Amino acid sequence: MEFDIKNVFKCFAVEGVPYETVPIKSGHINQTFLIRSDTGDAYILQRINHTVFRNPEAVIGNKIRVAAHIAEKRKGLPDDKLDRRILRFFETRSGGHIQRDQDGNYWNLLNYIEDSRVYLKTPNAKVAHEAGKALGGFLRDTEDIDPTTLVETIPRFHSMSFRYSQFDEALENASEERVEMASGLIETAHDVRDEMQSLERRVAEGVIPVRTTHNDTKISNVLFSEDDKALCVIDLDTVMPGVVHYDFGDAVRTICNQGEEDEQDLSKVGFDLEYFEAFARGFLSDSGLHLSESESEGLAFSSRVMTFIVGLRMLTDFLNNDIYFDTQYDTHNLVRARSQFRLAELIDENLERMEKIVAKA
Ligand code: GN1
Ligand code: MG
Repeated sequence: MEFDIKNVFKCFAVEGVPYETVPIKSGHINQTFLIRSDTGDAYILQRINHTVFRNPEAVIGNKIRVAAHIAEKRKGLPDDKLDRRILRFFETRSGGHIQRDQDGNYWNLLNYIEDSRVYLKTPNAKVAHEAGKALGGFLRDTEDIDPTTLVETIPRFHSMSFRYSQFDEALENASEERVEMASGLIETAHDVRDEMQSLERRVAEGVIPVRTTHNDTKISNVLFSEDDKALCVIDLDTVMPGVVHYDFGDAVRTICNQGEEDEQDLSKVGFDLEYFEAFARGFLSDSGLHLSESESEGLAFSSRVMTFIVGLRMLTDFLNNDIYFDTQYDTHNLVRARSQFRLAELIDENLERMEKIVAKA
């Protein structure tokens, strides 16, 4: 493994010999490695899962476009940490930004941002606020990228009706044993089917403007400095056309959850309203992002929808015998789905208060 990775690294047009490769395990889809080279530089080498991303070239194309656009915007701003706030993709020695390996895998290389850290769970309200500023800032920085010029690399990624059709199909083909184990969650999924599709209906009516969105705004996709300032939004794999609700809601899913995404003990899954307030203030007030009226509407509710859709995808994957998300144990996807559904319920209970907070922000 190590040998292969170093060989792939050598195909990129950067100086130096790698002396350390460390797997970074937080993602569920792609494989990621931190590489330190003897020049003192550090890199992120990433293998794009091409069963999930059917068109890896387009994925890299989107990422480079968006990263370069953000870098261009930041250039003029006074900031001594500039190179720690942007992502740079390196070319291969034979040209282009993708290196294939002997097994046909697709690799890309980018800068590693030193002295940075990520959180899987929000440690305090200040971090929630900073994450809000960074993720709202991402939408502000990319609002002048015409979304129709980006490739929709995973079609219907956040489409609830599509996710339900995948769920229905999985349910039909699932083993009796798994259906039985997931019966409570399956029932919940049936119960909320119509309600969960209301955001999609508004999107289909064309009332919410389509913009360039990140589409995977979990807290671990925001890099922080050692003094907890948000530095940079990472993981541009799913930048595509979307609506603000996707990024707002998906961020709330991890930022305001007091438990882990795969929490086994449901009593530890909690919705933190204080973090929500701090996040919403960062995203909506302090990021410089301007939203139209139709974009501001339904933001609190989108938190429930986006939490639920991730849970539904995990439940579907459990029924499919775990073919999509990386799992560490047999019932991992079931555990994930259960905790996400629980969180979606808690968000529902907090909805009125959340709406007031959004209106104030
Ligand atoms: C996946 O691989 P990662 O952690 O970046 C998934 C997201 C989910 C997330 C749940 C391409 O993201 O949609 O929200 O897991 N990415 C893809 O943690 O399906
Ligand atoms: Mg991702």
